[in-house]
Amino acid sequence: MPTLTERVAAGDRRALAQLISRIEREDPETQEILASLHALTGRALVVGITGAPGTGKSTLVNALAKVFRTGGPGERARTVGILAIDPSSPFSGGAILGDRIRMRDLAGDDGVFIRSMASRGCLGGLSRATGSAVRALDAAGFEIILIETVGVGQDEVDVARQAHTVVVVETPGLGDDIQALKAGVLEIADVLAVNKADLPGADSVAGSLRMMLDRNEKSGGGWQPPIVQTVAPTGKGVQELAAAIRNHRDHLLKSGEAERRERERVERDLDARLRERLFARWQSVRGNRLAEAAKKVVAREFSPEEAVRELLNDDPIAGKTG
Ligand SMILES: Nc1nc2c(ncn2[C@@H]2O[C@H](COP(=O)(O)OP(=O)(O)O)[C@@H](O)[C@H]2O)c(=O)[nH]1
Ligand SMILES: [Mg+2]
Repeated sequence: MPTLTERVAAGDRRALAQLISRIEREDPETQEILASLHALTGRALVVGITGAPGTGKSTLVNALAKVFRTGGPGERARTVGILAIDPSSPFSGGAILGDRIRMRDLAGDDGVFIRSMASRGCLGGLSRATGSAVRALDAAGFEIILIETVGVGQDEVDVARQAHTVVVVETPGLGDDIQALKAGVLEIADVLAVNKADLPGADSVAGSLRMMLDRNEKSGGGWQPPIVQTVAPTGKGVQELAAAIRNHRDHLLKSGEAERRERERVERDLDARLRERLFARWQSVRGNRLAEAAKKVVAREFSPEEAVRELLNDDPIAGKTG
């Protein structure tokens, strides 16, 4: 009987679904499973799709997945993993149900894996779970991973940081001055999609975006974020959007930016893990023995510094000689 790790590595969909459920539950065993899958990761192209609710992200992700599945001139068909991240909804939330229905036409395709994930309410928990789910999909052999995330707050920025390429989705009809566009969002955009280009005002939104982009050029080794107009339900412009994503991937690889981003991502991840482990150690040390150590300090048996050393299992006498 193969282990869950072996089954995920072999691309078994049910095993993958089980693993992601465990990740969501924060099952402690997942860390070990992900550790043994680590060598298989780092192969996928991870694309974040973000923007305000209702801009058409889910529809666009669906359309993009179809394009990547089909391939195109000079591009072979790719397998696609989709993570729909909703920081606000509980697991059975309406939005997620809607996404499932919308993505129904991709169901039955073994080269597509769709999964919704929601926040557990813990700070940074969603981006951590998303990162783990991305690793699981990557290890299972999905070549392109699309992460749909609602453009609200820090969660979105954290989730976007898991991606190689970030697509920010805008639409016409949100006011001429693009009120919906928060300052930070343009900074994380590698590619801009002006979706709902069938509605009036798409050209003007694209023009305003161009002006804003020209003003604050992103530090990314000379990459100019392209602006692509799309009509997600009909697929208009989606080939072009897929091409823009591929161009950005090529740019990342050629410029060395891919490696730099990956190192940055790993550094942030290690830093968060380290902080978590040290925090847990602090809690356990103080929880068990703080009162006792305080008694010794009050009785002048130990200085506070010596007491701390002892709590950390250092020799309380060491360093006293100086
Ligand atoms: N007119 C028009 N409607 C669209 C387009 N893309 C999506 N929609 C509609 O916009 C609504 C929200 O789409 P959805 O993909 O759920 O947006 P999300 O909240 O960003 O994921 C749905 O009713 C879609 O059918 C588009 O390009 N043009
Ligand atoms: Mg959606």
